[in-house]
Amino acid sequence: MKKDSQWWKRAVVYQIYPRSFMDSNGDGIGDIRGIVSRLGYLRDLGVDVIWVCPVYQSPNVDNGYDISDYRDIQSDFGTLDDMNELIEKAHENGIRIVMDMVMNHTSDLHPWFLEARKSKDNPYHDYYLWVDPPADGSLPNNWQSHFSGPAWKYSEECGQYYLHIFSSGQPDLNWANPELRAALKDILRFWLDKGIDGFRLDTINFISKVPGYPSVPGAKGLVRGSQFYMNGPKVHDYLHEVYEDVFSKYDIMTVGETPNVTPETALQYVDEERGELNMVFQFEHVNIDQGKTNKWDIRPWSIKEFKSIVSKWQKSLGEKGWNSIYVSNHDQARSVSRFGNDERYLKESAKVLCTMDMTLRGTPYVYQGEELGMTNVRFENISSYRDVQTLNLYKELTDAGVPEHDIMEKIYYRGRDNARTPMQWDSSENAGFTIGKPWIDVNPNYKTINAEAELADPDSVLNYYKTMIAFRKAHSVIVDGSYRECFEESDRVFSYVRENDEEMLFVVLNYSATKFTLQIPDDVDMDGAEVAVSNIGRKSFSGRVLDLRPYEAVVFLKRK
Ligand code: TEU
Ligand code: CA
Repeated sequence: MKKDSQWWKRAVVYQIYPRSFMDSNGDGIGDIRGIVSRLGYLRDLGVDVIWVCPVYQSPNVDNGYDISDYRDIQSDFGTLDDMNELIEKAHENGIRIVMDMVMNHTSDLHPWFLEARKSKDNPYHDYYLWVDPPADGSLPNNWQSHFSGPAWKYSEECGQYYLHIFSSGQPDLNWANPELRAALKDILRFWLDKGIDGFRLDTINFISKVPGYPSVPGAKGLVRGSQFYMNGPKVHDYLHEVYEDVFSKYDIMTVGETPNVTPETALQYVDEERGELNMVFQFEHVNIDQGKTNKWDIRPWSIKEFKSIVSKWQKSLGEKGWNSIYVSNHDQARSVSRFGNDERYLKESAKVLCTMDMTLRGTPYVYQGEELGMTNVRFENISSYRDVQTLNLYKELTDAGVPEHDIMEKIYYRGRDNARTPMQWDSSENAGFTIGKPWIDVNPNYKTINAEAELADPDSVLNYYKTMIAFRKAHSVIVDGSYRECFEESDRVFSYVRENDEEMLFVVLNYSATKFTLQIPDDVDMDGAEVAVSNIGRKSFSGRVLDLRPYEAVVFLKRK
């Protein structure tokens, strides 16, 4: 195998949330055989890689991000044989497969933790992070779990608190223990030896905690202690070790999920010379609407800010290191509802986002349903929601006396279940996702937004995705060209030039519901440039004055 062939720089990745993708047996839960049955759809879409969210054995406190057996598949999703078949059939269809690996924490039902909590001298005790109860009866520190409440839980059995950055069913692992690290590396090899093509590494920059677990100074009540567990003191040593011992031996791609990184700190993970990861997911642009405290503290934002963040990352990673390009995933609200306009300009704005993703420098990730323009959902009653983060928030804010309406508005705006309603395959009952009762309700708009209808409509969001994915592959300038932003001061249009020795692309994206006129800057060479892509059927263009329609996307191409 050719090492480090960097195929992932040219790839388009499609993210699958298995529980909501396709149910093959009518139990209402998406499964591995369901994915197999839709490989043709993915092949025709043109994606090169599927990233499959966790399918390992799990009690599902956090839908699989709480693993109780890394070497087995949870029965809701199928069997190891089904997984082997998925790997084989994906490869037959020319699609590589990346698994989601959760190694910052396990489930509290993982045999390691069941042992660990028994006593302080149990051999597995040190696989997790424990603290003696403070003498004054307080918590070990003021860190807040990402899923509400304290990040510590007392275990009666061994008489200590354990750390859980996420739910109490997700105890954090102690990466300082070399035995634990060896066990994790074995798990990685187990899957790589089955022929998978890489990993998405969940919360991988959380694995090294500042010793002593200091409280966040000056804080009232519980707060996120991010500075004490994200990008911690040993994180790069640990990742380099995993790279040396495991990743570097295979022709794979690795992408780390890393909230709270800057272009400078991200480069420490993805600089080829350091030997850690190929890419990371940074969160700056998707946290644009986040206030000081946490994701539920929502603040207004502007297109100008959004552009400047995207552009900053374009400029800093690319020559050294590499970007991952995304505007949605299973933890985020739907991109078209958030960054586009899911009412009057649903199709146009979904295509604007697609054009951006497919023309920026980096590896683009499409989240299931994004290619259909799937939108956020507003379920009337909290009982329709399933996400542990959402349900914990609801309880916390209800207990604090926040009015129901205000809580629901937060959930509508930013709740993770927005992204987790079933994939909309057709207009039949339950959107063709299941013949049973889906584990979470379908978005009522499936009658109009669905794959079957969109395949038949040449002007659909889905067909536009196909076109753009093919376009990206036909123009290496998108992978290796330089990046330069235009109209930086505009609060409506995002525009940039991509250029290499053969071609120049001039991308113009109207991120507003207004039409306006744009004077193309003198330093953009339009001589012989043609309209290569348009989301409104624009065929040709001449001169230097562009009349942009609302949410218009246009890409000009000049061959040199
Ligand atoms: O997410 C980590 C993470 O930090 C986010 O959940 C974040 O808290 C949220 O998006 C609010 O900004 C990963 C997985 O993607 C997520 O699904 C898991 O719940 C979480 O880790 C725990 O494994
Ligand atoms: Ca099923």
